[in-house]
Amino acid sequence: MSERVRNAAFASKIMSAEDAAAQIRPGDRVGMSGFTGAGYPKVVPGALAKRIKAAHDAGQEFTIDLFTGASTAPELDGDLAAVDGIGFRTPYQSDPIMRAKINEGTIDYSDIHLSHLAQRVWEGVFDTLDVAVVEVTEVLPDGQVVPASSVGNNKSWLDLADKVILEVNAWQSQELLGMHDIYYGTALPPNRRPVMINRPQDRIGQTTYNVDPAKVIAVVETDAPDRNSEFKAPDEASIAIANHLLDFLVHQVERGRLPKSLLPLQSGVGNVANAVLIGLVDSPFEHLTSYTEVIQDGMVDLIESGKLDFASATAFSLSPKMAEEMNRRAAYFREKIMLRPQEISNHPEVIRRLGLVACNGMIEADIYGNVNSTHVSGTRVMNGIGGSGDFARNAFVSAFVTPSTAKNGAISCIVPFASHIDHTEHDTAMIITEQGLADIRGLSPRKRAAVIIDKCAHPDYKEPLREYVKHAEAINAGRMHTPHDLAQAFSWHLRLAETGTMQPS
Ligand code: 0RQ
Repeated sequence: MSERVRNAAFASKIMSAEDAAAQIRPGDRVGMSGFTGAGYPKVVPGALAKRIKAAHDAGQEFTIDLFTGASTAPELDGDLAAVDGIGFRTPYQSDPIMRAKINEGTIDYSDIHLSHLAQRVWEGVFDTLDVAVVEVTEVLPDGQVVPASSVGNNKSWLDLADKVILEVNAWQSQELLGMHDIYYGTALPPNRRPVMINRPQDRIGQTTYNVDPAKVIAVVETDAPDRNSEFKAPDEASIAIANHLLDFLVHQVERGRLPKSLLPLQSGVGNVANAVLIGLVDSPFEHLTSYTEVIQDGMVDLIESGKLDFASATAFSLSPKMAEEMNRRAAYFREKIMLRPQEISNHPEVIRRLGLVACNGMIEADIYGNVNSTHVSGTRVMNGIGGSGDFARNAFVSAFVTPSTAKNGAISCIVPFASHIDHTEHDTAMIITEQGLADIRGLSPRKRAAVIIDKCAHPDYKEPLREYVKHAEAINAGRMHTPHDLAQAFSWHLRLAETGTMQPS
């Protein structure tokens, strides 16, 4: 019997990726594993893409609807998008080929809070799920299945799909067994019960997935690494943003508003978020914990430095070097890290109870604190809202971060009116750029505008923003709670489209 498929019922289904992919039909709704480049199926999507291409070459229609945890990797989203194999995609992606097809309208994309998708699928909003394709580490002799480097929505896909295809990846460390917390207590209202996590290290579930062997139509053996990208060394802007946040946290501890160990940390994806974590290594804080969505390199560094006692997440998002290290020392790290389904890692109830310090990236914010995380110039989707909404609204302290300008200064990331709004002024507590930190909690719109422009806007854009506010305040004799000139509100984005820069001529 195979070394990693140690149960006869599962072992009898071992086959090639091509034979497995041959069982996925045109129009199927397919739930795949995968979360920021970790734990995605490595070979079945590619085999399916080849099959779809051959069907298209023969003049046949063939697309699938694709559900995942979050973004995946070029071998999944990229390959399937390149052959026009996806009709519908949810809840998050960050693949350049897929992004282009979504923006040109070839792929329907539903950008959903990551904590919401499992519930929506259980509810039947998307009809039934036909197939689950899930990467796992191992099938144990008793038929229990050991999760891999991401959990995402896998538990729901395995429960809900009519048919299951497992990819058993020998690259994943067998010592991951014990790192996961797979919760089987979710239910739809009115039968929901409290999710009893009172500390990030609280275990509420089991270490393995239950998989009905009668539903398993294929088991494919692989040995391939997760494909994650390298982090850039923090640049000047990221370091400045990290320092503003750290200064704020020190100040909050001094004022007695936060404990010395802070509150559990959540950090979004990207280089700025990673820089904040790196900055914490040399901070005065001790015994930190984290309740977050992905574990990046910076989080592992914090564990190694002795600063961070425990981290809960749904997936790894590690550089290739750190991923190898995690595999090599999984037995050590499983005492410090727990991976859970994303409906639990991002659960608003738990986030509100624990009271997190959250930090997420954004595309732009407006002078009143509305935040755009997803759409460039209000129209072209970048990635998606991901977990930012789950965390931002429910955290105790929540920051949105960005450099003050993009594209070499041609774009101001502080604008009169956000061209798309993912997080309203009511959800935003702090905005941080390399220029400074605006704490807008409890401020009226006019005060918010003043502090955001003063603290966060780039010097090139401060005066034009102040002029906009002055001009808006003069309209209708200033009788406005939130002053705007609606005819001018998007003039900066229009100027960018026409001239290639938001800079006034
Ligand atoms: O484009 O790569 O072509 O140069 O956007 O910008 O500054 O590198 O920032 O990597 O942190 O991404 C919001 C996209 C920021 C991300 C977003 C261009 C800029 C560059 C990237 P280039 P940066 P980041 C929970 C948290 C939503 C999901 C989320 C994101 C590219 O943070 O997807 O929060 N967030 N999840 O040039 C035009 C502007 C721009 C702009 C930046 N105003 N206009 N382009 N760019 N600002 C965790 C998870 O969900 C896993």
